[in-house]
Amino acid sequence: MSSPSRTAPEPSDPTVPAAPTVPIAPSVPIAPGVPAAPGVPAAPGVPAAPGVPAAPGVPAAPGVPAAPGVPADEADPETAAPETAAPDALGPGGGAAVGRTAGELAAVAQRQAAALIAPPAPVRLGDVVPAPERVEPDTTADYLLPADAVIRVSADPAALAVGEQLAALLRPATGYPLPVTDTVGATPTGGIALQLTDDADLGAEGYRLAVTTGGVRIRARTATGLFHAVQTLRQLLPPAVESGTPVAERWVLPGGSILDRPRYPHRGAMLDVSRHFFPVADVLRLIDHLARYKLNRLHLHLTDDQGWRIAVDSWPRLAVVGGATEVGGGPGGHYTRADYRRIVAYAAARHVTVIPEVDLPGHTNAALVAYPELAPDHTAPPPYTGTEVGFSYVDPANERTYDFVADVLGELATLTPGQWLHIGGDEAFKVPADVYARFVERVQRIVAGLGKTVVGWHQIAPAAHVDGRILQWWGTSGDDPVTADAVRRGARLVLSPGNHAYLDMKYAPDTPIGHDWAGLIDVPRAYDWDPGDHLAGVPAEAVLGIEAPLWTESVTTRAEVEFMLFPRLPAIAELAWSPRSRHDWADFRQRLAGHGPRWTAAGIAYHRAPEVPWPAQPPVPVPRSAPSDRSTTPSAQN
Ligand code: TNX
Repeated sequence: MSSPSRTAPEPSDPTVPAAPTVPIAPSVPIAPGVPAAPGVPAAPGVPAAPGVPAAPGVPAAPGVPAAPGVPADEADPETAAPETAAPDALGPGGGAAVGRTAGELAAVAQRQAAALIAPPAPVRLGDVVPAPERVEPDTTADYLLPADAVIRVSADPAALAVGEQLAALLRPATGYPLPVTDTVGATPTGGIALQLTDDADLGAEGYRLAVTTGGVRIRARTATGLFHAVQTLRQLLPPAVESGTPVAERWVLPGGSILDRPRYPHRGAMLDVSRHFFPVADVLRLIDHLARYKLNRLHLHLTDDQGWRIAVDSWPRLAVVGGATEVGGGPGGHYTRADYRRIVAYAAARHVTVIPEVDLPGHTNAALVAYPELAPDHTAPPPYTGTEVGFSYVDPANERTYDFVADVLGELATLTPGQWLHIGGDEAFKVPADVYARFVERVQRIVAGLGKTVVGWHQIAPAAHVDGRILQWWGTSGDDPVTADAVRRGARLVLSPGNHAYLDMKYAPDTPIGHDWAGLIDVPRAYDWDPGDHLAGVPAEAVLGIEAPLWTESVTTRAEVEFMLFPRLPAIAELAWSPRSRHDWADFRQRLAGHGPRWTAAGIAYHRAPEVPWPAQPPVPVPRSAPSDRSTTPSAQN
């Protein structure tokens, strides 16, 4: 068995030490222990000198009033940016400096330095991404998490696991012990309560969250609902909560209540691990990203022309030979069965289901390299390290092909507790349409025989319906009569419109990696479509949800994956989770902006999309997972 070709730090699994994180603004007092100059607001995160108001947009130190006219919870993140927060210009051209005393200049300099590391305004209850269904702020009910807070959870193993996850999320940055107990009473007792209830309104994934001055109470019908609520709670704390080491911060949660339920049951992302192989640690970290934004499906594109990435005991050469390279000629790699099980278990613990894909009958050059008997001419092609598509296929006329399919899908089914097996089906250009349809129908029956539900790219539409089948639509026009007809015959859809949801498309012409065949996808474009009426002739009820695929012909490292995901993945997540009534670009861009510092703290090198009013970012280097030989690396843009 080969091992992953690259190594990288583990993701932020509560059970695994976090990847190195970057301390962010609140942990960086500009003059530790030195009170601000008289009349000068204190640095963010630094208690103001007695009798001195806190900086605008910065919560006042206990007992100190907030800056006049700036309620702590209403400051606009845009006005916290250094350009506007520090209007006093110094130096050449800075007319305001003329005629000032040295003391005044020092004060201005200190204010400017503070603004440079300014955190965003305090988090408001409505700042959550994806937007909750209903938010009712109560600015009189903020809750300051005390150092001795206890997490109280219903006595249920799955709920307790969520309580432990919450504690593990909060302990590093707060430094608080946060013990978890299995007693949750009906009346608030301080701390954070996670309670299972039989409130039918909440469905399988919904939750209620209430913040009062006495504590936080979360209610859900399921551990999954509690888990989603924990992700919301995490976002309600200051961005420094993402720090891997203790930070001096006031851990205030904004008061009020939230009712939240998902719009769609299927909310996913796909990672292509074939074109470039990504080690297990990268996949686990991706699962963390999904969970953060309440996405619940991880589709792994495990096989393609350039590499076969999953060990199959009955056909061992698939992974060992077929997985030995990748686009550009690198060493590739594959997941052992143990690796794959680890990914599945890590995902399950985060309420994410893995959907494995074996792409058939096309996109199979790597399989043919390993087993030439499956090729129409029984001849092994050379390993493929380019990026063309549509040239390869396993022979539909050969019975051995169906043994191969049954063995591979059979092993994958035993490794995959989730309900779905994805059979690909895209771009088999060299297989005649009728032969292709019969092949797909046979493979669909194999999947059904394994007790799983079949998923395929929308090219499988012409094949006969099989119970439960799901088409993943990746068109770009919104008009696809063949897919609409398959829906009339019973298929349901997951939408991945290439021109809105394809995360391998460039953001802008100068994006250093990615494609543009489906157009450029900036953040507004990722956000501005409605899955409910996207495809003509398809009723809203036929749409199970949406998925954002990341193809990796040009994406080679974890940092590059994250650069393409952030900030578009949260836009897709909001379309998948939030009710349409909450869809509002102007509001979304403001809420999204507040996540930049969180990503920085978590070591995510995101694309600072110009459409989003990001708060100032401290000039710290962002760690990269692996060295890249590219001259234009994404993180260079940040
Ligand atoms: C189309 S979308 C493909 C992939 C490529 C992708 C690049 C689909 C089902 N097939 O094979 O990687 O375009 O954007």
